[in-house]
Amino acid sequence: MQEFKNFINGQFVTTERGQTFENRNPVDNSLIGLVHEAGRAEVDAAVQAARAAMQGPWGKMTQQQRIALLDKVANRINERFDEFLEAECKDTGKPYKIASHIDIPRGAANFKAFSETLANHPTEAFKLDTPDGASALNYGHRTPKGVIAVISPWNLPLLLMTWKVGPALACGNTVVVKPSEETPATATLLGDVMNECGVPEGVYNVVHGFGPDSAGAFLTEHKGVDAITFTGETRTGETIMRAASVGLRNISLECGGKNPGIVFADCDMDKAIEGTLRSAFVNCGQVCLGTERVYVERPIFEAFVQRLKAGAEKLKMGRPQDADVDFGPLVSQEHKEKVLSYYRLAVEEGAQVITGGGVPDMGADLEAGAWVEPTIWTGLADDARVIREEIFGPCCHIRPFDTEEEVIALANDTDYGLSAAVWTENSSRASRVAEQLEVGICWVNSWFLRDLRTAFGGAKQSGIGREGGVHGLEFYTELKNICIKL
Ligand code: NAD
Ligand code: 6OD
Repeated sequence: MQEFKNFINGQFVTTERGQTFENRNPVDNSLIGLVHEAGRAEVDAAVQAARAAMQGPWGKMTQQQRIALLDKVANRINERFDEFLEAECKDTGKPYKIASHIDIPRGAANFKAFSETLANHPTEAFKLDTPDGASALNYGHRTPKGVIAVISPWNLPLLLMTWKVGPALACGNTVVVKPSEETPATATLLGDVMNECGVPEGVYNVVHGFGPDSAGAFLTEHKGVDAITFTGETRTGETIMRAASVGLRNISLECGGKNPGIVFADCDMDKAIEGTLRSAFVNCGQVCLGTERVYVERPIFEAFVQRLKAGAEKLKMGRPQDADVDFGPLVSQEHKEKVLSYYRLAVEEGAQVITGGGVPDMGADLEAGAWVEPTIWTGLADDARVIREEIFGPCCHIRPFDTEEEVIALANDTDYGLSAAVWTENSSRASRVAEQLEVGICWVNSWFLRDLRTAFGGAKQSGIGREGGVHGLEFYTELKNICIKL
């Protein structure tokens, strides 16, 4: 039986109250281990450790020394690749094939990418003529914000956590991480890596637990936290924003989406099918950038529906370790119930089920797992709840459209604004449409193709702020102007 302890001030610690909760494998609902739930005392200890570390060796390091240390962390994750891979796949049920290409390599790369940006990005400088006939030199100087609370979700646990921890540490901050209660393993393992690499104690801390009345709320409400970066549901983002308003702490919110895919008749059909299959079904549909609303130009609508159906029906489900498996279970029984409730609602709202819609027969061994079928619908009204609410499962609805203006209006008719994918071989149309979509990121003829130097974040209810490349500097540092009278 594994134990997942909090990581505070360089030590793995249990909780004062001895409170634990279960961590289960969604593949077959077997027990992986017990997680030590942090109470107010542990969260306070973690924040105090992080504050103290700002004054210790970490706070005195040069940028180059910090970058060298983070480089070591990235390399060590890669050296311990198999352990991270096993831990991530046990917690989430996702296939090794996916986690070994996406989650773990990106989890390591997040410690390198930002360092390069930081090392090469200048601040501004102005020379000012002064009334006495002399002058003054103004220059920008960035300092770390301080203690950053990192609240992360379960769908890409290591990737999304290090996406924030990497830049936070590169900028000289310290962090207290609250990973999702569903996926405590890789954040805990990273504590061990930090110690192995000689990252000073208190720089990276992990507290385990839930949101309300638990570690999440205790951390975001803690007065010793200087800024909060969050990835998760929009409603949770609202709660965190309220907590951050006390003491006027800065926030970065990366929240939910109900992302459109737009397929024009002039697309390369093979690319559009392959890309939409990935954007709707990879990671069992649990990617915030995934496509849940597909709009297809009428002349190719029927052909597209039939080809996507054929592709979805070919996806191989099974245990994460099997090399040919492309599709795992949902993350938990609770999430399975939520997704299945939308499968039932779609039928009640009048959908035609093109494929899926239920629970697959996985055999006796896996029967207790959180399995659902990849599902495609057509025929829903634009105001159906299934069209308007984020499901976060392996499903999409396909609707025909006739004109560019119509599809732009349909795509934008949502409270969310995270991402979009446009499929067309006409580059003028591509940029015209992309510029009118109300989203933080728009892919053309691709999906989830990431350049870590670019801005990442959501429009509308999909988030506040941008991270990635130089944009992360705005959140992770305080920009000071220094004015020297010459
Ligand atoms: P969630 O909001 O339920 O939980 C996210 C984290 O917040 C967890 O660690 C949770 O314990 C914590 N939390 C919950 N309530 C809290 C509270 N009151 N105070 C402090 N912390 C609290 O989200 P989830 O179910 O883990 O993840 C799925 C959601 O995340 C989806 O909506 C998805 O779209 C979104 N997401 C967005 C992005 C993005 O980059 N925009 C990326 C991944 C996931
Ligand atoms: O690639 C990233 O940096 C990122 N933040 C991806 C988010 C995926 C959402 O599930």
